[in-house]
Amino acid sequence: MGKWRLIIALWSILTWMPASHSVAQGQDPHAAHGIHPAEAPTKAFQAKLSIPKGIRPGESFAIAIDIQDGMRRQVPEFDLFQEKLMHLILVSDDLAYFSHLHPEYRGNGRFQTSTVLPAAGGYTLFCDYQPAGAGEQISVLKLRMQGTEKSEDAADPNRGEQTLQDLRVRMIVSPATFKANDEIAITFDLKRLDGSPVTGLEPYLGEKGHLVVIKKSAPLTDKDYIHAHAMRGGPASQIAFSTRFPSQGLYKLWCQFNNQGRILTADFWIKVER
Ligand SMILES: [Cu+2]
Repeated sequence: MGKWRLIIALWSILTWMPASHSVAQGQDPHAAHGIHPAEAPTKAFQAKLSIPKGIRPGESFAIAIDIQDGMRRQVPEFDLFQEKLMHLILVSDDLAYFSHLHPEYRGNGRFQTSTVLPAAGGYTLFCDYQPAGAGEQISVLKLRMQGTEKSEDAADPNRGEQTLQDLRVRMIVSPATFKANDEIAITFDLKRLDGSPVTGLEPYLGEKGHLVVIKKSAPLTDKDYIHAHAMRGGPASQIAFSTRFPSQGLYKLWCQFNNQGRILTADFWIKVER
């Protein structure tokens, strides 16, 4: 057992190496959806991840994320956006698993939360935050859960409908045929199982809905991440987004909304052919 523990410890050290990216390279990951104004390049920020050794599937563990500036100093202050100081999107590298967390700010650049991951394998964390006055930053972190990995979930870009509890969610892409970088509208139409339109959606983080889009890539980087906010207005039973896909490939979309106090997440795949 001692040898096994040593192997796990070594592996953990090797696989915890945070891969930090920022938008400072002149690549604004949010330029893709055209909602935020393009921000001037800012100094580089980075995130560092701390998790306990020996995390296991199905068991809760603590996550600490430290945000540092280009001089490796802890960032003391953050701006609130969409009602939170940090939005943390945690996905399995095959994009089968998705979770959207809001780590608590503990001061001196440190955010904390806890989570449970379902299975062994690689995971990517997209930390979305705004150091005071510096604009939105995306830092990417990696972690690996040891154990027997399950086979990858198959992407199904032909599925345009999903049943979530007592709702049926249909994704409508307009125009139906488009290329990379075309501005397109993606609408999620919500109906009850009896076919009547859903009413009474409540705001989720200040908007009608949020859409996270991640391009299937290995490894996942900040350039694979797009976060769009719902457009205002429109029918009560529809949540619409305007976005662009920056290049050809397979994308997974998670639309989150608040149905009378329950946050629901509908997920779909889109294939961008060219
Ligand atoms: Cu969030």
